[in-house]
This record gives sequence, structure tokens and C-alpha cells, in this order.
Amino acid sequence: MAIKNHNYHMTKFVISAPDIRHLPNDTGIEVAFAGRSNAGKSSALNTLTQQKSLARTSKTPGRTQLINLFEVEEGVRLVDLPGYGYAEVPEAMKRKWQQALGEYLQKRECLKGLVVLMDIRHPLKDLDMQMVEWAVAMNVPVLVLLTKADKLASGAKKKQLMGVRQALAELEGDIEVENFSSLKKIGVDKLVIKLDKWFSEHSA
Ligand SMILES: Nc1nc2c(ncn2[C@@H]2O[C@H](COP(=O)(O)OP(=O)(O)OP(=O)(O)O)[C@@H](O)[C@H]2O)c(=O)[nH]1
Ligand SMILES: [Mg+2]
Repeated sequence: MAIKNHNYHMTKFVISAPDIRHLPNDTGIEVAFAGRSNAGKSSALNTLTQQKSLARTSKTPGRTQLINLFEVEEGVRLVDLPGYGYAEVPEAMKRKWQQALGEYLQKRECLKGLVVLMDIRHPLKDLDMQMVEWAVAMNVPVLVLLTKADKLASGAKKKQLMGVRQALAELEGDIEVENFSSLKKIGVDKLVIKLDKWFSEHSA
């Protein structure tokens, strides 16, 4: 299989949707970015696409409350999913996002890869595990990015990476784990390689 290099800097915003019924047709290929609120999903998308404010970032957790869709090129899309697990969000609203998230993951046929972002200082929370287990159960490959790696010294960074790799190996799925930092541009190359691979595998 020939792997195509995609021009991620050409990515354009398409739509923000409250649920999957408001998304464009379920055709083409999508890779979604999921993770706890404040994990750095929107920042990672901006770093990948070399655009300062393609995806909106915020110091206030729970900023991305909608499914935000971006198009790299025709039929090749990236998705910024609503963050989960933010304690201070009203219960009713939390339920609404969680439902939108679950529905997207279970029903969106064009989903071909899931990037799960976890703060390197607090990885593998219950909802993170649920997300990865979900993807494995649905045969969707996973790239776990341990974000904000710039916050740890190199020894601690390595230790966290090894620990998470070991914990997730038990799930026996198509799962890779890498350190990542939007601030210091750590792991961006690994992300690009993975996305190019997933998109190329499913292109006609
Ligand atoms: N030090 C450091 N801070 C980061 C990094 N990536 C993101 N942040 C900060 O973390 C906060 C949250 O980042 P976002 O990208 O908005 O996180 P998110 O996962 O999209 O959050 P929600 O949309 O609320 O789910 C912001 O204050 C970012 O500046 C990083 O690589 N290093
Ligand atoms: Mg966000």
C-alpha cells in the first residue's frame, strides 16, 4: 500500500454539530480526537494543522461542547470531539455530551482511527480506559498521545510512556502510545505518520 502524505495545513473548518444527525454524510474517512476536558485536543489539532485557531482552545475546561468537523481534503476529515470527565459541568449537560460522544463512536461508519489524548501527568482515568476499550471492541485503531509532555523532565516522561504502554498492551488491540506536546512540538511527526497511514489504508 502506498502511503500518501496529506497537507494538514490545508485543513478547513466544516461544521460544529450538537449530535451525529447534524453531521455531513457518513462517507469518506474520519479520524477523531477524544480525551478528557482540557487534555489538549484542540491544541493538538491546531499544532498538526499549523493554524493558530482552527480549533478553539481555552483555559476553561469544557470549551469544546460540540462535535467539530474539519476537512483535510475531500472525503478526509478530522474531528474534535467534546471533552469528557469535567466535574464542574452541570449533570444534564454532561449527559448530553456523553451521549453525543457515544453515538458518534458507535454509529459513525467512516471513523477509521481514534486519537485519545491524556495529560501525561494524569493518564488512564476510567473514561480514558472506556474510550480505548470501546475502540478496540469496534476494531478501530488507537493512537494514545500523552499530552503536555513539556511539563515533565525526560526521565519522568519516559517512565510515564512505558507505564501507559504496558497497561494498554493488556487490551491486545491496535494501540500505540507516544508522548506529545503542542507547546514543544513533541510527537507531531508520529501523529502525522499515523494519520497518513490510516487515511491511506482506507482511500479507494
Ligand atoms: N504546557 C502545555 N500546555 C498545553 C499543551 N497543549 C494544551 N495546553 C493547554 O491546556 C489547556 C487546554 O487545551 P485545549 O487544547 O483547549 O484542550 P481540549 O482538550 O481541547 O479541552 P476541551 O475542549 O475543554 O475538551 C490550554 O490552556 C492549553 O494552552 C501543551 O502541549 N503543553
Ligand atoms: Mg477543545
